[in-house]
Amino acid sequence: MAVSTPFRSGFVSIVGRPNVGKSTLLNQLLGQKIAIATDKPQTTRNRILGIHNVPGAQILFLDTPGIHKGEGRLNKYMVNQALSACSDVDLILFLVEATAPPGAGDAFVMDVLRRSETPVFLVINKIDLVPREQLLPLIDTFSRQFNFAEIIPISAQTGDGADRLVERICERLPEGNPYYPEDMITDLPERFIVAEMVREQLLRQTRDEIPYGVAVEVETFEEKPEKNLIVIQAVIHVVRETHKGIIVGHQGQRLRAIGQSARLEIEKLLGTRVYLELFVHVEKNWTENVHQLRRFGYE
Ligand SMILES: Nc1nc2c(ncn2[C@@H]2O[C@H](COP(=O)(O)OP(=O)(O)OP(=O)(O)O)[C@@H](O)[C@H]2O)c(=O)[nH]1
Ligand SMILES: [Mg+2]
Repeated sequence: MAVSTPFRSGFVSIVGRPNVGKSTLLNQLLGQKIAIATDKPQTTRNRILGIHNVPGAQILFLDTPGIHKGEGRLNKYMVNQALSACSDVDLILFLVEATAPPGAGDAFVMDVLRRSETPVFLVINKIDLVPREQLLPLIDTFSRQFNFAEIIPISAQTGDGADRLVERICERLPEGNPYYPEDMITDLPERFIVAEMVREQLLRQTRDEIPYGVAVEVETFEEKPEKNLIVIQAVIHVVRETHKGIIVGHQGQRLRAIGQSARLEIEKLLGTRVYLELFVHVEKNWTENVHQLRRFGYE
């Protein structure tokens, strides 16, 4: 008699310091870009659900903001999002970089993880950047500090090690039915991802303090199926008049470049032509204002 293996499903949080590659890993595992990723720390601000279906299992990944000691309301919101994703999940992936020994930031995250009973995998990312022989001493140092259920080196960028990671995750998932239909990849509204893609280009194409004071709000999202077109109008909120000038650029050049790159990403996501119009608006101190934070989705 054939014995059928039961279906498995569960929640898996991806946590770690800013910039270690959490969002890149989520996109790599899903094979589709739903989370924005840049070389700037504190890119991700919300918890992002990614639904990954494999034969016999459904894995619900939660990408989270980097855990850091930031000041201010927005930073506190972000860290809260990450910390709350450490409870009520079936497994935690603690992501670190192969390029550096554990630092104070990693120690802080491990202190948080010690308080929960949830099994933790140490996922050592960016192995494409270091020689193999550097991994063993790193694994040794980390395993002295925490009792990890598994230690898995990967490159979120190249996908090296990703299959093995998914196999190990599936072994740990509880038996259960899928939570979401098989054709769903996230529960996030398209408008949210569209706003994020504009913010991604703002982060990529500006420097210094500007990225941290930027919020993007989609005001119009109008589908015109007869033209195979979606018309999108979005407002970029900045904290200072000078920031507005920098984003707009000489004769509007930078804003056009940002819009063009964002449009290409959005067209890939939505699978149709997109007309994207961007506006810049100064909203002093929004990062500290409860109402504005809520309005921009940082409840
Ligand atoms: N070489 C290399 N770079 C990587 C890898 N994974 C991520 N990166 C880069 O690391 C940077 C940060 O990636 P993100 O995915 O935005 O990192 P994150 O942990 O989500 O960052 P926050 O959202 O700010 O907490 C980006 O420039 C990525 O391209 C990797 O495996 N190898
Ligand atoms: Mg991120």
